[in-house]
Amino acid sequence: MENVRSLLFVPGDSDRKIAKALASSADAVILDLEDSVLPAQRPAARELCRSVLQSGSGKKLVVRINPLDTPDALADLAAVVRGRPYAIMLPKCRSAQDVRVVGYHLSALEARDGMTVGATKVLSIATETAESVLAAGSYAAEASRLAGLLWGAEDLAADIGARSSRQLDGRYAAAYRLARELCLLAATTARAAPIDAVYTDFRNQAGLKLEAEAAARDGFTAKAAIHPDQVAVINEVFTPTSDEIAHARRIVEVFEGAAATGVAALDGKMLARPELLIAKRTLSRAPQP
Ligand code: 1VU
Repeated sequence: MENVRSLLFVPGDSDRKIAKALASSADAVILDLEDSVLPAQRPAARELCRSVLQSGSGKKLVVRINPLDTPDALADLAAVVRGRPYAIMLPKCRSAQDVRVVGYHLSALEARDGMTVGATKVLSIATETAESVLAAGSYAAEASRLAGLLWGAEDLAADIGARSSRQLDGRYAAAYRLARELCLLAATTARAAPIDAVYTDFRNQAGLKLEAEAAARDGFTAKAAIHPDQVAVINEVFTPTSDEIAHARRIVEVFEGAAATGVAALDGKMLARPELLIAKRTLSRAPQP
């Protein structure tokens, strides 16, 4: 998922909020057909999402369908695939097996609609139940469809029966930190983008920034948002600073220099292949002039 730092959720039945999300600076917009839409509104929401997809906004558009084990999932897919979304987001994803099944459905619908089979990517929410968290190691097997893995704490807390996903000091409790780290490692094994969870306290910009900075430091490449006011903070945090870009360029130059070897020194610190790979990744995420 190149050049995606922020993904903004928007209820799929609200044309007002959808217009606002499309006008925001979010790199991707997630049109939600699941939890933010009442069951009775879903048929109308499917049609609205399809027309938004077909109107071509210039943004990466993702549709969050309902879980595969509900009757809504197939109706969601049948309605929106012909709008050629960038990706389908799969909630309550239990393991790579669910990605495989949604991939079969997508292939059939892509063939129906004259699309390239395999064109629609899948973003899975990989930690919404305890069963899903424990299956995190399975995703590498479905790397071709999978563009990203997102983690989230709220549904996992409900599955566990916890009173809160947070400790008294505001940090996530251990089970949710484990889910976060497993999502990061699972995405790495599948060569998919690791996407950090939504920050639900949407008026708290300082808290959002701290959480986004921790995610970027740890290797997440994007964070999901629930409110347009969260997008600027997320975009800033996931864009390398000019100092980081300059430092990365110096590292690459050291390795490309005339006396290049497998190990080098810069500013009194040893550099080897890991630092070179990290520097190249920083440069690949630098804003284009
Ligand atoms: O000033 P206006 O009335 O024109 O616009 C409001 C509001 O409609 C708009 N807005 C949004 N626009 C686009 N996308 C959004 N996500 C969004 N949220 C709000 O911005 C203007 C100001 O809004 P506000 O500050 O008065 O906020 P509200 O009280 O209206 O809305 C708060 C909620 C939380 C309800 C709203 O932000 C929202 O609907 N967020 C998305 C919820 C969602 O999609 N949840 C499901 C995914 S999260 C998940 O499942 C975790 C994995």
